[in-house]
This record gives sequence, structure tokens and C-alpha cells, in this order.
Amino acid sequence: PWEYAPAPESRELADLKPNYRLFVDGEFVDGGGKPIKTLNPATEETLAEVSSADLGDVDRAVAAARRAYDQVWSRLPGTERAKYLFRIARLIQERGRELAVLETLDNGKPIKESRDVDIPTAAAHFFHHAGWADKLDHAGYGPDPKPLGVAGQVIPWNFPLLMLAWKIAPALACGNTVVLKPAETTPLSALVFADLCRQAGLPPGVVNIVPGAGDVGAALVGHSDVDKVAFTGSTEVGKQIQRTLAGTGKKLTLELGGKAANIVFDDAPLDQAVEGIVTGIFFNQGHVCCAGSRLLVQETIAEELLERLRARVSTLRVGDPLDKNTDVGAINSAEQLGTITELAASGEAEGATRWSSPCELPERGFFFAPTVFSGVQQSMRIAREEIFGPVLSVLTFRTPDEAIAKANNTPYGLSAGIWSEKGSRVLWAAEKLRAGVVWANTFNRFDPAAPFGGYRESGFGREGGRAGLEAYLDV
Ligand code: TXE
Repeated sequence: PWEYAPAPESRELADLKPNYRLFVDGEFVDGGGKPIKTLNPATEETLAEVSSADLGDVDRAVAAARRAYDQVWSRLPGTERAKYLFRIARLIQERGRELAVLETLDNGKPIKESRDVDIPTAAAHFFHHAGWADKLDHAGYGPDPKPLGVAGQVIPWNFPLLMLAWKIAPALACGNTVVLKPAETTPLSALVFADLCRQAGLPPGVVNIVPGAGDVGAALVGHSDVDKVAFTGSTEVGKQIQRTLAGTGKKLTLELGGKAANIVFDDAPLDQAVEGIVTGIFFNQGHVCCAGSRLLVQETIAEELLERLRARVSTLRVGDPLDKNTDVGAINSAEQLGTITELAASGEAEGATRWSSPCELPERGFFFAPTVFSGVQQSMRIAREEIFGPVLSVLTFRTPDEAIAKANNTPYGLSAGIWSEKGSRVLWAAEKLRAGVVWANTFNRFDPAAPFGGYRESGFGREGGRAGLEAYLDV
């Protein structure tokens, strides 16, 4: 819904290079950590060398956030905070092309996705929360609902700018200040965002960005002067953070992995379902926590659906992420490519039938052909573990009850999809599915007004909507 304004001519990507440093107290500064080399995963070339934080830098960033909280941000009326959020949202739009290209270079995602999904949805998130900032007093929380203080936020590499927006927009809207650590393989758009905060005239210290590896994240979330922790990433690290924070009284939200079921009933509109299945698993190379990675299809239509699915997947263009026609880009890192390769091999070894798109993969860069496994059993690793890549596991069911039982047979519970023309069946299934988000006859749709978050090992707390605000307020 948000239109692009042309990027200012003067802001060539090269001009930004000097700013690939930490952003602390409104300034770009060199960090004490070992610099991070970030690659273009589509070419394996070094994109930029980014200064990394050490523990002293984390201290300085948290202190700056505390000062900004005490002296400026928590004292500003909501109407004033709203203006800053609006300005940031507009600047994301104005610098949308620059951000989209940078995101695609650093992450490997197709430019049509960064251009049409990541960047506009990030802007939408700031617009939405700008709208909340001056209405919190009237939202039924009582007068003057209190912000929590300094938020320590750690984000992953799959949607670098969008995850930043999900974290920073509600925090600022409610009057908190922020120290955010981007993922080590995708730090660049967060630093352009920092530049954009300066451009917006945001008071120094309200937003601080500290690139670094997991040790920097651990130092940040464990810091004694951080009041609220928000983490998106692996279930393993999420559990570790939960253990670290036990007994500290800090507020915590975790958005972790998933193994979503995408359920196709025999009365589903099949062509529409095929599109939804493709979006569900091949969007962003499957690097999506809510990806529809388990397709559950009713036995009577399984053969026909699979045939149509394979034909459709064969048409996906895999390759250069900067090409506007590319559907599936590069895997973000050699490490992630290794994980996907290993899990796919386990699927074959455990007896599932492997089919891969006949596409030609580029010689350089980290690429993986879109792959569909059929004949998958619930006990197989590819049915249980998060692959986080363009690999779909297809299981079948006979009755609706069996579909629900299989869908819920996972320690995760982030999302699910239902394909059926029958409204009563959709409502019945949505109620039975243990998942934070249930899509019906669509998949992977995001809206800042809709709360997003998991059940069980997918984490707790919500981002977006009113529930997302409450994670940053004492009500
Ligand atoms: O995640 P990590 P990784 C899943 C996905 C993927 C797997 C591993 O299955 O294959 O996790 O990915 C920071 N304290 N998801 O290794 O390590 C780290 O620097 C504090 C699903 O990239 O969890 C980065 O900024 N922070 C997921 C962030 O945590 C720590 C998205 C995520 O990295 C830390 C990503 C520590 N001890 C991966 N250790 C989703 N829910 O969307 C690392 N970090």
C-alpha cells in the first residue's frame, strides 16, 4: 500500500561505506570487536567490512540508551514520539530503493521481495506504530501507561530490516529506548537505518545499533541495565536466553523456529492452493520462521496436487537476486546451505522421495534448487526439524481429524495454513490448530495490525497489533 518516492541522487551506496560502524549515542563509532566481513551470498564476494562491538561498546550503548530514556524519550508526549516515527517511516520509503538493493546484496533475497515486501512492510510497521504513539493514553490502559525502559533486541538474518522494524517501532512508540544487535551475516541495512534515524533528527541514544556475533548478543541481553529483551532467532539460542534471564525480572519475548503445516483439504481451490504452497515454502528461499514447510494434503487429491505443484515449481526462476525476474535467490550463508544440504540428504536416507526443480544453479554463490519430498513420514527428520530452506515435506491424511493431529504433532506452534472452500471447516481447523497465526486460503501475509508470535517452542509474546504494544508497556 505504500508508494515509493525516488531515492535521493546524492545517496549512492558508496557514500554509506564509512558508516558501516557502530551507532551509539547518535554517532557512528569504531567498535572494539573483531570487524565482521559480510558477504554477498550470490557471489561469495566481500560486500563490506563492518566494525563490531565489544563488551565495553555494549556498556556504552546501554548507558546512552538509559540517558536518552531518562532525559528525553520517556518524557516526550506521545504526539511528539509519533512525529519521529512518521518521519522514519517516510524516510524508509524515500530511501526504499537503496534499502532494497542493500538488503538483497547482503541477504541474497530476490529484489522483487525486498522491494515489494521487506521494505514497504518495514515502513508500514513504523506508520502503524506512529499511529499508536499518541493514542496510548486512550487505549484503555489508563492514563500514562509506562514504558519499560531500555530494550535489548537481537535479530536474525532472514528479514534484517523488517525484523528491526518489528522490534524498534513498538518499543519507540511506547517510549522505550533501544540497543539492537543485527545478525552477523546481515548487518548493513540496520546501519543505513541508523543513518536514517540521524536524518530524522531522532535524539541521540534513542536507537543504538551494535553489530557483532552471538557473544555481543549475549552481553546485551544479560546486561544489568537492560529492562526488556526481545529476541528472534533459533530455538536453541532462545532457550539459552530464557535460562540466562531466569530470576532477573526482565521482561522477555521470544520469536523462535517453526515447522508449520499447510493443510490442503479435498475441496480446496487447487490452483490457488498451489500458489499458496509455493509462496509458503519458497518465499525468501524458505528462510522464514513461519514457512509452510510441511504440506499436509488429503489423500484423494494428493497425486493431482503434487503433479500441479511440480509443474509450477519447475517454472520458478532461481539465480541472481538482483534480477527483477528472479523468484528464488541465494541461501544466506555457506553454513545455512550446509544445514539444508544435510537435512535434505537425511530425507533421502530415511526413505522419502526427493524431487528437485530442474533449474540450472549459478556456478558461484550459495544456491539450492527448490525441492519437494513426497512419501514423508512423521518420524523423519525432514518432518520434524526446521530446515529453513527451499525444501518442502509432503505428508498425506485421510480425515480432517487426522490432519489436525499431524499438524499439531510438533514441538513448534508458530503458524499454519488451511485450504478449503468450506467456511465451517476453516473455522473448525483454525480453532484446533495450536499455532499463533493461521492463514486460510493464503499464506505468509503480514500486517502490522495483526499480532504475530508462537505457541510452545516457537516462543512467547506477540509482535504487531495491540498485543505487540503490551510487550513494551507496564499496564
Ligand atoms: O540462529 P541464531 P542462526 C533458525 C533456523 C536456522 C537456525 C540457526 O532453523 O537454521 O536457527 O540460525 C544472535 N545470545 N532460525 O545460527 O544463532 C545471533 O548473533 C544472544 C530461525 O543464525 O539464533 C543473531 O543475531 N544472541 C529464526 C541471532 O542471535 C545470540 C531466524 C540469531 O542467530 C546468541 C534465524 C546468544 N548466546 C534462525 N547466539 C526465526 N525465528 O525466524 C547467537 N545470537
